[in-house]
Amino acid sequence: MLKKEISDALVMQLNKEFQSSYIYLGMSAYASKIGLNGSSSWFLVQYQEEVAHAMKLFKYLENQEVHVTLPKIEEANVDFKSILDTFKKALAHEIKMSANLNELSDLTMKNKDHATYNMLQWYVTEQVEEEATLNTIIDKIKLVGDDGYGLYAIDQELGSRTFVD
Ligand code: OFO
Repeated sequence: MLKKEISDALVMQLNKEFQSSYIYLGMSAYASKIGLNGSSSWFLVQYQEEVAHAMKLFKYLENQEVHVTLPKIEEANVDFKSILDTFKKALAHEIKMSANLNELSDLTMKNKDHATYNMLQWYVTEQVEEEATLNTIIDKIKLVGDDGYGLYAIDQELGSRTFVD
């Protein structure tokens, strides 16, 4: 049985994961609008990953017999300055998500909730990977700058990402 403070915090995190999926769907729509179909597809895979993150939490809460509530999801942005700006915003978002998950982890530690702490470590590791991936993409885009062919090549590469659950 989870403490209410913890189940409430997990429900908020569940909401944030769905919010993340929506944010990435907006980014996918923007990339598609400016003709970067590979980037659009990359963001769509990220959208799927975020839904999977949310569902993992949803299942955990159900297994713990928590009566889950589903707070509303905010509108997502579909307009950015450039593809570089889009990936930078994605990174800024993930840095915030990492901070949330660290706080959540601290809360479970403080409450000696080992099972939830353990479950959350998967997310903590995932965040490190997400930030690293976004940093690499940003560096590559910065390197080619406004070069049409360079950007085209990066976009092609991003388009090869597939969803792995
Ligand atoms: Fe769920 O990892 Fe990104 O936000």
